[in-house]
Amino acid sequence: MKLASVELLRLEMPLVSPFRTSFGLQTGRDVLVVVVHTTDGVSGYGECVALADPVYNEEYVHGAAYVLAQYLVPPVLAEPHLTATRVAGLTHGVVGHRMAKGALELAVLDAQLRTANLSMVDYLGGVREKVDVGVSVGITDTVEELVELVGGYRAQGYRRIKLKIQPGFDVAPVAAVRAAVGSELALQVDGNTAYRAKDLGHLRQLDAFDLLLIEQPFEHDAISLHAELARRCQTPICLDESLTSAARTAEAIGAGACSVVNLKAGRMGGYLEARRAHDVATALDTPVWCGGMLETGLGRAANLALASMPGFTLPGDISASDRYYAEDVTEPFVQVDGQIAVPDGPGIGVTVREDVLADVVRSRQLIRE
Ligand code: SMG
Ligand code: MG
Repeated sequence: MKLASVELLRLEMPLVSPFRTSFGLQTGRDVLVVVVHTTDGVSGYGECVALADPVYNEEYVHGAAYVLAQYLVPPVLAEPHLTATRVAGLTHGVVGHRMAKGALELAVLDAQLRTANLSMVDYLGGVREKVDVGVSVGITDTVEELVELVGGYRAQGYRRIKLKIQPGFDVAPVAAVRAAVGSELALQVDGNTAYRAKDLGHLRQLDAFDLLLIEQPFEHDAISLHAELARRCQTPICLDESLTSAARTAEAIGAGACSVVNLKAGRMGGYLEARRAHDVATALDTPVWCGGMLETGLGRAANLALASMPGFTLPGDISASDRYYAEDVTEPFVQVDGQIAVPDGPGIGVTVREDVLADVVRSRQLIRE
């Protein structure tokens, strides 16, 4: 396969409702999409999951677009025998920028699979036609508002809810939600690195609410602190931001810092590294679930394929399209009984709705050799 050109699209997608985490408020999504065009006329799409600002990790959309145009795309455009597995090697000289690299690799993979008429689920070795999904619910102004929101998602059929927490908004809201929903609904929490060592004792109070897991309470590099919490707490500890590669995942599991893995391909540099992390975690008997970054249908399609792999035994942060966007750039994903169907068409298995895309595209950059 040889690429003729690469396009970088910037989309402005308003969220149906604001989403607050311990690191800030998202009211819309500034999305970067990498589109590769092969010399055979096949196009492939890769959504970059970097946020507009460097607040979840160090990457941000503007920087990702720059590093792609300046450093990552040129060697990939020049490669005469391109495959997705070659992208990591071709871009290895650039340190970090995993989300940018992952988007480019995904676009190449999509084009490669569409050319071969093979679905991403089959390429990755997925084993499910539908996957269990949940909703990640943001921090609210009041506990009553949170209880109401959770009740609404539950009524829609979601069987697992993740609550965002931060110091000052944790034990009381979690207690109120657990009291309101009863013992059946699966609940978990995500601190997005907002806690410090002094909060260890405080976080242990979450043991009272029968949570599936506590996700990333401490900073990215605080592996031993997470291990300390895991020793002191009964609730399983899950890592997100800390897990930047398959090797890092194995180390964190080995260190006792992580007994459940949140797998996000972008955070690890792409779906091929995510597949390796899945394999490592599964070999170490550690359950995996698929994280989310408020993706459009393009990224969501790829996440559904990933989540169909055998080690994904917990519901993912992959909600129906209408939880995020009034109009999505692909056909919408619907949730039925807490599950979403995995696309089985060639590549990521979805088509771009050009009319919707035209409404949300803010810029296009075309790169040729
Ligand atoms: O895509 O449903 C989704 C969002 C899931 O909570 C979610 N993601 O730390 O896990 C996480 C966050 C990161 C993105 S928040 C803008
Ligand atoms: Mg998280």
